[in-house]
Amino acid sequence: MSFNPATETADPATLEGLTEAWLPFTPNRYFKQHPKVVVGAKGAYYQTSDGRLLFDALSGLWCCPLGHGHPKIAEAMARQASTLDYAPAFQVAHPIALKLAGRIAAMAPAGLNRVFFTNSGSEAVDTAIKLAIGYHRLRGEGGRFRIIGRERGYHGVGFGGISVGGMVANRKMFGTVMLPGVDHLPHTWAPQHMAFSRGQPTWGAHLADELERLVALHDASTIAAVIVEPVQGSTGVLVPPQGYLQKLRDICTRHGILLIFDEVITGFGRLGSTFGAQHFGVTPDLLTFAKAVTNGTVPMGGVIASEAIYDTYMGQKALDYAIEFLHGYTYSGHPLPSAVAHTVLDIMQSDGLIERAASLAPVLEDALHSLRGEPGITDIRNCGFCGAIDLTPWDGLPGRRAMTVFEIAMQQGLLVRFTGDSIAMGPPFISTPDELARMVDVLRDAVRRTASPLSAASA
Ligand code: PXG
Ligand code: PLP
Repeated sequence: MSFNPATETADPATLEGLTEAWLPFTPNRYFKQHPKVVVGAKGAYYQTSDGRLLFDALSGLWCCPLGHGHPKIAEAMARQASTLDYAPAFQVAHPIALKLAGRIAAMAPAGLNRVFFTNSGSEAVDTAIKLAIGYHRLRGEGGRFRIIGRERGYHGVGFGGISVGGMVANRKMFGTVMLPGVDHLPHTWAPQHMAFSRGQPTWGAHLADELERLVALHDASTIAAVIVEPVQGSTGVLVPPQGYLQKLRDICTRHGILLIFDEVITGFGRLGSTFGAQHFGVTPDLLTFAKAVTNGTVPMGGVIASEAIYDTYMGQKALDYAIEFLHGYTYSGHPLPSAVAHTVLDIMQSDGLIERAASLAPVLEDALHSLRGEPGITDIRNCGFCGAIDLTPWDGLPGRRAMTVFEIAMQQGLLVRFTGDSIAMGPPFISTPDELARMVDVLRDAVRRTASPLSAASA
């Protein structure tokens, strides 16, 4: 049986331009030999050009929790495009983005209530880093320039994001030109202490004390901020140990260091709470979001800042008509994503979808952990409505086993996401328990079939 599920019967017209395209975070040479194409999407499923359906196990790239093709979203887009298609982002505002800022502030933890819009998570991260450094400078502490990230963190692909990020493959080529002065906390994944934990591991809160070590090394007076994802999404759903985030918060507060939560994946319901901050009961000073805010349909991201940070910018000694923060994007607060975001939040609220994610979380947990004991599964993690499994790699072929699981799953009507030999799942909030059970059944079969190496041409 060939591996090439999406192209075996693909309409060649769907591959026009394949030669010219340079695809992001994709092995282009391999992909062009084995292209995978989807042509439509509805609800929790993608459609291939031969009409087959693929269950969308990662909600796109974590960004489509409401599923696809929602008529109210399409309607909001069309309405906005014909009412106000663009408004200059600088020196002019429009009511849709203003109202959205108020609405997002109201959903955020108390004290986080000033919203700056960007177009992506990467831009949100760069914005948050600049806000943190500028905040200290305005307070006369310009020596605080260091940003502390974390191993295995993913904060997008801007120079700020790769500097504080902790994925060596994304960093090594640009090591010479990254932000200066950055350091990293250790990640919290320690399989010998926490493999197969359900939810938050009980071991590992002490790893937050590594921040004290970095403070002792660099001195707090040089450190502007710590940035972490509450749950590390991209590197395989690494769940924070119980008490860890609170400890980071306490150490930051004690040393006047800002805490940034990068909630590009965890924001807007993924953990069964509006934000990870609320889920874990820990409030950062800056919070980044993107992805789910528009259900992935049009790009939007942003930063929610504390009132104290905003007030510091507004209180600087300058002419009262001077720009306080020299930063922004042509499309910051664009009318189209702003209108879509209102509709997405309306649907989340009226359909109780964050509550639904919370109620599906234990269903997903049980389903995923039923894979324990299958051949070569070395860890299973879950938190809120997401989870991941780790596979023993095939000898000398890192990542190839997970890629094969991905390809077999695709043949069986399931689209999962793999990085290295991990497979991550964050299904749409509209999923049913039956769909989750089927997702795990397909995965189980693929894991069994890849217990020993298969050639790329057979499964
Ligand atoms: N921060 C975090 C925590 C993210 O997860 C970004 C920043 C960057 O966002 P943009 O919008 O610039 O891509 C992300 C993005 C995956 C996957 O498979 C994760 C992301 C993107 C694509 C794939 O886990 N996270
Ligand atoms: N490059 C050039 C030449 C520009 O004029 C601009 C914006 O005006 C940018 C980059 C930044 O684009 P954006 O605001 O979409 O991030």
